[in-house]
Amino acid sequence: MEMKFKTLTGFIIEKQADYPQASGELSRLLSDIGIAAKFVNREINQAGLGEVMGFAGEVNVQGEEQKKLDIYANEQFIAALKSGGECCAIGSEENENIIILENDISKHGKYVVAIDPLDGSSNIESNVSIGTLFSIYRRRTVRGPATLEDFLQPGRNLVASGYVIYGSSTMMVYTTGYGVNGFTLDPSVGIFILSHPDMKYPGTGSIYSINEANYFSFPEGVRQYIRYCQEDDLETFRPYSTRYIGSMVADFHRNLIRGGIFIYPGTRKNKKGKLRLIYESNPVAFLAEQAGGRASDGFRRILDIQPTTLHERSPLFIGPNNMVKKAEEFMNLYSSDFKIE
Ligand code: AHM
Ligand code: MG
Repeated sequence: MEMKFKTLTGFIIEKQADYPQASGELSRLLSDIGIAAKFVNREINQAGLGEVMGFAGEVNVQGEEQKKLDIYANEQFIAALKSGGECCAIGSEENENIIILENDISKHGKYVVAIDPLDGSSNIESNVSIGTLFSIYRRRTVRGPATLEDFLQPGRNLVASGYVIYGSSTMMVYTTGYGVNGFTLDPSVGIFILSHPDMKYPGTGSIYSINEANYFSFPEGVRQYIRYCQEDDLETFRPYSTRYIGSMVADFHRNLIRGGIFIYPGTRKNKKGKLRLIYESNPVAFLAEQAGGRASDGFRRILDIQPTTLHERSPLFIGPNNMVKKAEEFMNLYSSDFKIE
């Protein structure tokens, strides 16, 4: 029987065939991430039952203590990447230092993976969408165990990046630098199915997403841009609408589909904002550019920033090209207010 749909695994294999030089390792790595995502998805879907059924803090039938979901997600992704063997080290938001995989297969892996296993996890208890973010780099060092240097690469070196959104449906969206494709999990059969081929931002958008409560500590350029978003102008669909979930993956995903800018700027106290460059800003920046959009820190292209530490932060302005450019205009106009460095 001929399948009428494309599965994530089928799609990955088909794409690999387009590049005869590809050895299949990246394909396997992406599949492993998809598998770990299904386990995490299962746990998230039961999160609300924890209280009712007394899961949290208890010991389950296997004698394992029930874990907080962000720790559980971290362990699932690490386990999947470890057993896959294509990745020789992992950098995670949950771990201060990189995790070097030294078993016989992994130590020869060509790739290093940086992840935020459960982004927006403070939203779990209110049943709001959360996500997983991942960045895949080719390792830079040639010999011996991987080192931090393998992770300290600008985002333009990314081989692949993506996210999983655990929302009203669960999706995996990724790019290997040839467009962006989105797959929706069919929970009845446990398979990701291609539902959003070749995702692109709409030409323009009318949504802005920012935590406006910090208005008075934003740079003047951001404040002015917010006012611009609120002005009346029929031609440019203003005033825009504000939408802010507080889960970057969910905010980014909605804005990609509907057309909108997401901003997490620096503040007076935290000049580099909150989001982490290597495993939060870079993966979405790569996706945004592949979807015809733009990502910057207000002045510089995100993918050109050279990281110096694993967990370093960067302001993020991301969305359709014209919206981000407009916000950058305001940032440049008021650049003397406060600079990032
Ligand atoms: P987390 O990695 O601790 O979950 O924090 C990242 C999240 C993003 O998903 C979201 O955009 C941001 O924090 C929201 O922060 P704020 O509450 O300051 O608006
Ligand atoms: Mg996070």
